[in-house]
Amino acid sequence: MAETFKNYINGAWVDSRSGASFENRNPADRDDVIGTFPQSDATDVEAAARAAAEAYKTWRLIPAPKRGDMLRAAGDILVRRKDELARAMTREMGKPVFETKGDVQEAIDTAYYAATETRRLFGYNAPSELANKVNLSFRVPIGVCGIITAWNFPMAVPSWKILPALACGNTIVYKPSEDAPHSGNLMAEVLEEAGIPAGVFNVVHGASECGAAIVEHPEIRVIGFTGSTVVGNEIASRAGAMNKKVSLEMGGKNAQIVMPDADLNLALEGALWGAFGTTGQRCTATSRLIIHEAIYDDFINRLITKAGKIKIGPGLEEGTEMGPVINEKQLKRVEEYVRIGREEDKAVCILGGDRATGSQDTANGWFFLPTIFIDVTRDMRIAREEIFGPVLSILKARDLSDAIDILNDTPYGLSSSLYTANVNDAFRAIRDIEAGITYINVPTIGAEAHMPFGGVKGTGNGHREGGWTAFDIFTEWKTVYIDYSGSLQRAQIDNY
Ligand code: UN1
Repeated sequence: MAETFKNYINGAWVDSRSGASFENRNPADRDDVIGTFPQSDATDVEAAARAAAEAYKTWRLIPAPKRGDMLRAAGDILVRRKDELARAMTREMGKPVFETKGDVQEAIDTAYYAATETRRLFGYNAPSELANKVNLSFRVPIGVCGIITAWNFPMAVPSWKILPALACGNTIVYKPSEDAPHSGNLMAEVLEEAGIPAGVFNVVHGASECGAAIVEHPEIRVIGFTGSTVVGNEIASRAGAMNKKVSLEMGGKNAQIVMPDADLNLALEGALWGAFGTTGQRCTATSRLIIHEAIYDDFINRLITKAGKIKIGPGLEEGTEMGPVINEKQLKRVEEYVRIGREEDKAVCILGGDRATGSQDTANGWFFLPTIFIDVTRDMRIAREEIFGPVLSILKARDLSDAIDILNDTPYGLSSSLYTANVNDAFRAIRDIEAGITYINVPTIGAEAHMPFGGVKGTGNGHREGGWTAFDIFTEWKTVYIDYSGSLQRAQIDNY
């Protein structure tokens, strides 16, 4: 009997108003039903938004460091429950437990970081142009924030948004992905135990109808979104028309460049981890490898040998290196891209390209083999479009300038990587690569929670999560002028 999970609204666990629900299954074993979750619509969002708006009236007045104490407590609870949460996350979204533990750890780091920042929500002051007058500016909370996230980092990515938003004094309506809804409820349990008052944090489960209701709700003033560029762009136009603040983290087509002078073993390990870690299902995943022509054939041969040995299986099983793809729809999308790649005249699928059904471990889940295309050129769809699966496209470059040109030739600009021992080349690349994140001798994945995270071009809309920059998203500026001269001093009147 599948467990029945609920929404979390105003501190209570409740069904959807309509009674509708959806099912969530383990991607490594489609017979394993994790449970049913409320299929929420605008009426559920309305209840959550109302609770959040009401709670905002008092939450915003709690001294920020006191809010920080609760976030620190949330971090402690995450530490205590780390193993259990990681296993639940792996069961619902598939990546190996060593990865979901890292995911929880990122939420822990974010909680402690946000707690600390509540003592530093710095504004600034500046001299007035008039005598006996003081100019100050403060960061103030905005109100109810709508948070909509993807399933691939079910704790870390929501925590990047939720915890800074709470630290700043906002309240939240959170819609987790339908593919990782249980993790959303676990987050609610953690925050409730940490002492976050009823109504401050609300979870509504559902699909696009629920997401659209959040985006369109007039009381929800900020939208924080991680997901596809197609959905993000739609959110931006709808929410933009309502003058909402919108922070978007969307697609990537991230590349790693390998130069002949690089430590090639290191570059090889980096490419394998960047391309096939999390089954390639990260917005930061290495989906293109750009190799200098002098080492092209040799590097590919070594890569294929290693990639072919990656242990595929259920993430809950010891020794698994790569878990399943998230669901059947995504598996079909990956298959479709492999078909498209095979049809391009020059590209060759040199490894994988099929579902991994070979063993008992993989027969019942959405597994796909590590897949490598070589001789890909920059105009091909598999070089330009985000696939979000274990598919790596390899391109050849003549020199560093050519490699950077190829790297930049995509609609996206999230992460990037260069392997080289040449410090001059490294700095040139840092200057010329169009991406929010550039790694030198590090794969394209693995951003740290206290550094700005986000991308340029089709990846984002100018905001950065992570670190201090997240606090910019979740606050507005209030400027205050205090005149203690006792007389009317007129600014912007020509006194000169
Ligand atoms: C994502 O896939 O949405 O840098 C985020 C990384 C992770 C975050 C990925 N820390 O790869």
